[in-house]
Amino acid sequence: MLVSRRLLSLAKLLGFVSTFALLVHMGTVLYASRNNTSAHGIYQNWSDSLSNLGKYGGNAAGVNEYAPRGVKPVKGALVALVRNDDLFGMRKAVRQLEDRWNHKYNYPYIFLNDQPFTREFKQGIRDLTNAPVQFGQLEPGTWGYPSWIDQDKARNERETAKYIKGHSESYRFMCRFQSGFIHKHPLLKDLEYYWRIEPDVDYYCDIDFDPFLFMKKNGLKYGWNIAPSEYAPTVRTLWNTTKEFMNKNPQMIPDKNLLDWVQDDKGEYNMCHFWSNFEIVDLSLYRSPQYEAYFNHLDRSGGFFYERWGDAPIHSLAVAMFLRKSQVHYFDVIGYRHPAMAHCPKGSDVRGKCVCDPSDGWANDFSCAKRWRQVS
Ligand SMILES: Nc1nc2c(ncn2[C@@H]2O[C@H](COP(=O)(O)OP(=O)(O)OP(=O)(O)O)[C@@H](O)[C@H]2O)c(=O)[nH]1
Ligand SMILES: [Mg+2]
Repeated sequence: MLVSRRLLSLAKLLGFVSTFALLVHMGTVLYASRNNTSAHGIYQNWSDSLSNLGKYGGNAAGVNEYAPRGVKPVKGALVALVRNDDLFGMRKAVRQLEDRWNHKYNYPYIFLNDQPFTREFKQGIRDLTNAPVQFGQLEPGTWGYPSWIDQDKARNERETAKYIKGHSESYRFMCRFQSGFIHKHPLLKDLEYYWRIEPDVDYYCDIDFDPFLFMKKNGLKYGWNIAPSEYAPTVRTLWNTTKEFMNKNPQMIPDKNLLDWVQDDKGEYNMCHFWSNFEIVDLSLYRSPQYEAYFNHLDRSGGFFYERWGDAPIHSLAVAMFLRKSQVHYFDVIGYRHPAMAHCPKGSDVRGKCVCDPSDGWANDFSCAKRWRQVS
């Protein structure tokens, strides 16, 4: 009698322990799978797959986080020339950059303006980030007409131009500044690399690696994301002026270059360029004597004002003349949109941590991106 009562208590205890263990196990499974609905998840984890891409140096074991004001492995910064009126467009872009990338890295921002920044602008940006932010005004002589420009001729071009932004004087000042002076601004003095940013752009995907570090580790000088064709009426004499420069300075053009990317089989300019509203650049490129000589040659010719040369084709022609393909990187894993054109990393419209709308445009299929993949 006593034995069977003891057996009964033991059975009850065992039952209690196994029920408890089962509940703990179920709880653990439910907790572990709270983001997944199957063993592999119905969403493939974009950031994990990116982190596992050894070439980007992502860190699958946990992204390195850089302290907001701590020393960074690379002297890089996000840089924008911008107007006070662009505050809301700029806030949208900074918000996305922070959420997608910089909250982990805390690289500084530098904002430049031909006018003094308003208090609202500065506060509106500072509210969004823990990273250091600097605001600066342009140096005298870097915005406006150089002395040799015939301003009547420039006005005539503006008044008769039938191409986008053709009527704008300030747009031309902007393109000249971004081509020849931005890298010389005192706030950029200590930078090794800049990542150019603009208002109203979208960053579609998480970026779980440090593009500055990736550039540095791989000896890269120029990084791009979208490569369209330039609108020919804006650059009517740019190619001839560039050829003039090359003929005068053959010693500046290395044998291995990327000129095949910008010219067709007949040696004519094919209008291919990197869209410089996104560019990550080793600033030693723009600070080099050959870039300086090229910019001065173009500036003297007056094409910023007698036509409407953009900084994008100029940066791109410099890259084509002075760099080898191994120094230039197509950041095709960065999902990006500037009004009118977008790049969505392959496959990310249907999976992962990207929010691309395929109808926005698929720059990866543009002819200049295809040509890029073909040139060596
Ligand atoms: N401070 C200042 N910044 C300017 C001026 N014009 C353009 N910018 C900035 O220069 C960058 C390029 O100008 P955008 O007007 O965006 O030129 P875009 O990208 O060719 O043209 P959109 O299609 O209109 O974006 C942006 O960051 C602008 O905010 C100007 O007159 N003053
Ligand atoms: Mg823009």
